[in-house]
Amino acid sequence: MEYYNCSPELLNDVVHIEKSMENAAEEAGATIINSTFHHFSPYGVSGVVVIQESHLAIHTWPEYGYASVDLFTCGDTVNPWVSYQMLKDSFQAGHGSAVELKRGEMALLKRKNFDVKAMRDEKSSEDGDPIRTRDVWFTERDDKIALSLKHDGKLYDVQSDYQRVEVYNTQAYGNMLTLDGMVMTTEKDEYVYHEMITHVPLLTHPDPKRVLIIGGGDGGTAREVLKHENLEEVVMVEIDDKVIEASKMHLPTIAQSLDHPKLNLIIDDGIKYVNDAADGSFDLVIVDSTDPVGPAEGLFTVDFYKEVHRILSADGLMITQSESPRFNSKVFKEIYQTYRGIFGQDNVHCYLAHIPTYPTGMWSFSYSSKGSANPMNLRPTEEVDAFVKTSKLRYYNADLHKAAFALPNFVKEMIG
Ligand code: SPD
Repeated sequence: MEYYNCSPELLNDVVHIEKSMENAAEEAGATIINSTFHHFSPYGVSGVVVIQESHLAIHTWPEYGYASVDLFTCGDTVNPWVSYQMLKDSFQAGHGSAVELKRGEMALLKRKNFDVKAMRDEKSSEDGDPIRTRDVWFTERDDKIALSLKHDGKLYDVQSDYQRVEVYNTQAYGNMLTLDGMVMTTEKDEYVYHEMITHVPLLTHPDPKRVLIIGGGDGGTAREVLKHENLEEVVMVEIDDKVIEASKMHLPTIAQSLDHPKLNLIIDDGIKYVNDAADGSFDLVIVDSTDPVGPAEGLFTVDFYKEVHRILSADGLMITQSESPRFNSKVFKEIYQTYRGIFGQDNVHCYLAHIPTYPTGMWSFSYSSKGSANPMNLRPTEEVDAFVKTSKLRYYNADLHKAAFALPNFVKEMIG
């Protein structure tokens, strides 16, 4: 079966494709045993529904509004034409076509005798019916590598003015926020990123009082920043209110501080906010951005970092997520070159953390200091230990702080 002029959005929605294929199988009279579906980032879905009578397989090309489906059945209990029509409606296809092919020439088939008992499927349930299983995957795919997470469905899916905002219910990492098909944060491993992007600067700046967060709409960075009770002002500027909506609805443990009375949450363009801010107005600027594609592109430019430098106070710090040295090597090198040109060769440091749901699992952060703050001047160990304990931190501690700045040789070579 082939379908043309379909809705690109529907063809790129793995949950919709899975449901459509399963409905098409059931309505045609088939008994479903298993289904496995993958979404490829940025677009395309592949999947198979295994039925007692054989299988249905699909691949979609949303960018062409095209899908091709194979439906293979045996016996005459399944009516494939029912499936054909259902899928045509379900994909909102402008045009469809199908070819029915008879396979298996009776004259050439000879029946063999074998021991039926020995061949019985051990996975069948006691009453003999097949056990139905499900296998649906989200895949963040690059040209050369991919990261897949099995999920039970999508909880949120909105195309905002800036990007596609989705939340999946993953089996291994809890609810997961993706933007334009890229993993932003998951309930199970978010603490690594959020503790490292916040406590490293806040426990080394001599006297932080005013903090600005650019991006960070899921709320994890704000939650950690607000654990530092001595702060006087915390401003967060997120461009996309849909990210905030999705996080409040489906990532409540991450978004828990978005309504905190001390947080001044502004929905606006972070670049514009920084350009308009007064000289020396923040002690710490955290850039909690997405990757340098789409709406975050402007957050990776020399002009933006120069403006951040301008609005930092004399001892001010800028912290950014600086991608993966293994995966985004070119961007990674450029980031450090750019920061050093603005903050000075010796004032820019890199530190690492292990984040399993980001490409390669090795993620980096940059620490750029305008004045005297230095990442090795950590507050006294007892003070840090007490903070770690009362704040119930799960990743960050004094030893890890120091160790995070110890870089593998290949990373040192990359940033000089
Ligand atoms: N490739 C993923 C990079 C994501 C960085 N930002 C994550 C936002 C978490 N608050």
